Amino acid sequence: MAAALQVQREVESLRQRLDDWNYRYYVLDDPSVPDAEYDRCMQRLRQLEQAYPELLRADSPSQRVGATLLSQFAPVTHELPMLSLDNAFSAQDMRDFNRRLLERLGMGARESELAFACEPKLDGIAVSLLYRDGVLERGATRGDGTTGEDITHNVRTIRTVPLRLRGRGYPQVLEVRGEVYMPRAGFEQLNARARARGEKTFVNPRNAAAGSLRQLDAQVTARRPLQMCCYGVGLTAGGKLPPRHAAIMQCLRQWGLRINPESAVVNGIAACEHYFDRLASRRASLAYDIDGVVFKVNELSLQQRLGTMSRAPRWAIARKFPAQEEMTRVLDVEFQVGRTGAVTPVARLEPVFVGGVTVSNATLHNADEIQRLDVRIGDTVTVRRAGDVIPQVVSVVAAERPAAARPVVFPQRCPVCNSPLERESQGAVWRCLGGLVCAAQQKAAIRHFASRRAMDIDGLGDKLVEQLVDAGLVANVAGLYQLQREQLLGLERMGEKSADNLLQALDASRQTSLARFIYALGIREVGEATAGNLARHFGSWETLAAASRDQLLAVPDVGPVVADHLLQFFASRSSMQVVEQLRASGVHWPDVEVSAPQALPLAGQTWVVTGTLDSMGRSEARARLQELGARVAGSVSAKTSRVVAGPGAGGKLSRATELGIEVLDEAAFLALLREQGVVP
Ligand code: 9MJ
Repeated sequence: MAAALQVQREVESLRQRLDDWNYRYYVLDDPSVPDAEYDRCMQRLRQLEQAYPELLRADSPSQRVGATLLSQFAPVTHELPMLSLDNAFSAQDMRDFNRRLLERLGMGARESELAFACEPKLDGIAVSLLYRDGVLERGATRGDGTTGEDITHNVRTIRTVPLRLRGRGYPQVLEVRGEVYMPRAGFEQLNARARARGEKTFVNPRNAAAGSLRQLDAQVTARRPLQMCCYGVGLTAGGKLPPRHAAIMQCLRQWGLRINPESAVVNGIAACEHYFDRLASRRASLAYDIDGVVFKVNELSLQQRLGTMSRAPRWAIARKFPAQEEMTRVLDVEFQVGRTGAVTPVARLEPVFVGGVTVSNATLHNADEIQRLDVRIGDTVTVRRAGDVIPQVVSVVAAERPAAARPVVFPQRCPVCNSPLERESQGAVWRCLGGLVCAAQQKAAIRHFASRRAMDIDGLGDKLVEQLVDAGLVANVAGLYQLQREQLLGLERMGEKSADNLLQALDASRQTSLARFIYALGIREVGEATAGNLARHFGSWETLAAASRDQLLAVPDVGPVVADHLLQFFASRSSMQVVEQLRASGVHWPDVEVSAPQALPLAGQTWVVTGTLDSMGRSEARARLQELGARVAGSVSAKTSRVVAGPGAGGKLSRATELGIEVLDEAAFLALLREQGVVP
């Protein structure tokens, strides 16, 4: 009896929590806990309700299909309900799913394996598009599955939603279903802009997509980097579709709708696991967030025989990845000083497994962000790690704040060198004014100088840089070339062999290229591509250092901000002294031939390389293009001639598509290089 009472209490507490979270999520657009926590509670509630059916009630959050409706948009009734998906969290769950399918279909386990369509599970907003005679008539959200909201005005602004279908053969009435989502790069840019303006940021790309679709003003939606990807068909009339899911998807593609290029058809549940593992390993390199893989029985006749349950079809399942957001506690907040003096608050966390790794630090960005989040030491927070993005604190779970939580105090002086801090005129960043006297900036500048893409000094790792600066042996990059063997041997854990190797690596680095040297100096906003462009444009250091603002602005990829940073560098006596010392200690490079531009096949063109390529790194791809006379820029603009895009390309690819710029995949790019004889 006592046990039953305890179960009842747990069920009530779960319902209460889930109702609160639903309200925050759907009504206030302000989620309070990570999805993983929500899913765990919902899963637990369902388990208990299944084990104790007498506790089941119609108003339990487990009995609701989807979202609460807001009243701003006209309601839309889905004639065929938009179902959700059952979840699988393990290989065992998948085998159970397969067994249930075979049982229902009356097939023995040893009979032929079922064919499954496998699709990445996009983490966005489910949307229905209704085409009549090939013309987009209506766009609607899923809502609670039966009734959604009319968002036609907003979906019409999404460039991947065709307003009219292409080709022929589509049914007279065709309802297409899919996910509207925001690629990660676009999300980061949107938030960076909001942060710079001191506005509210979005917690994650899915939330940003939801918020963008919920705009009453379609012009706001139009400015948001939304995409739509289709994964199913709802109502159809006046036409026939093929009898298999994957074939229908190909039809949609021919009619101008986007489907996911990662989709595949496999036979049997073992192959599903293989697909899942492969996609999981590539998850971070995709341009958008996915939270799992959807497996669907490919034959429509079998789908029909399997039928649906109240919330979800029996013929499909979503196998989930480990969560990208989890809850943990803030143990402390520390302040890091970067290469340019920017002071970044970093939360030290109780270690938590999120996005596939254990995370114990997360960035808090800047002082405004601390204020916006109102994060305190001792708070329970949601931490997000998506792809290779630095883990971030995205929100505070206010209900969990302990009485002893301490506010975070942003320092007034540099925590490393005690110099005063200055706030940038536009922006939220505080910078240490210590410059070269600040040990944190010294260390970061030396690490950058020594890095592989810069001077490539083998063996000069972070620990050693730390030791050299702390021991007072090196204060700036020029000091590296003055190091003596005896000084090195005086350092802890430095043997003769390591000391000799380091001196040799330093010696080897003296011979470099102008582009590497410019990049290695760490001038603000001057990345590798810009450094290469500067080197090719000016040909020598002297010409570059003497360039006027207008001359700098003539270089591709150099705008007013970069030009000003360059001019500031050339005007700084201490910076120019370091350059002189470096050259005096033997750092040298051949002058670059400012090639007769017409002679080369890609002369006058500006290219951008994005995503990953199998056959070479991005920097090699850039170098090959430069050999052919192209300028290579770091960002896509109206001036871009062509873009090379591999898997994982994000914002740059979408921007190129938006601007109608020609995009080459790796095969086309290699063909071009071969044609020009720069690769065999
Ligand atoms: C997502 N979210 O990517 C479905 N989904 O199919 C895919 N969702 C789905 N399929 C039936 N790829 C209901 C939902």
